[in-house]
Amino acid sequence: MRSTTSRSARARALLVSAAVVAVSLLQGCMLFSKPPADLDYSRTRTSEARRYKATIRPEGDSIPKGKLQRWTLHLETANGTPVDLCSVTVDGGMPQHGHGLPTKPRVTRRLGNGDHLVEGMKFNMGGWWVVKFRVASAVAGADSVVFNVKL
Ligand SMILES: [Cu+2]
Repeated sequence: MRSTTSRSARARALLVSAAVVAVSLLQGCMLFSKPPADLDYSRTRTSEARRYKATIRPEGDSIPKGKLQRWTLHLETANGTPVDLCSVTVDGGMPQHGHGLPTKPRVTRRLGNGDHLVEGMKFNMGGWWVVKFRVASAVAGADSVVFNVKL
């Protein structure tokens, strides 16, 4: 009787510590895992279906943490013609944390020569972020372009 009790108590203790280890491993993976080593952080990228070439220009040329900022998004067709007339939506987040952007950035102004003002950009923590622009125009169709950002 006595040995059975202590055995089940020991088994329960083992189970609890196994669960603690599992949870901390999981958290470790999610919060502290490094981003893939081969990520492209360039500020000029070709869209997924190669319809556009896009360039991001963060205000002041740096990307601060926890601060609202404006970006200029420059859009060209694959053959280099600036794209002014288009619709753009902005999306993004941290792939390793499973959360999106803390704000809802959007294009607020057409600046001409393929430049578009994006307001409301914000990154509220350090690490690897992705920013995705979905672009649609009559001249080049619909496509998406993704930028990797490291803070
Ligand atoms: Cu995060």
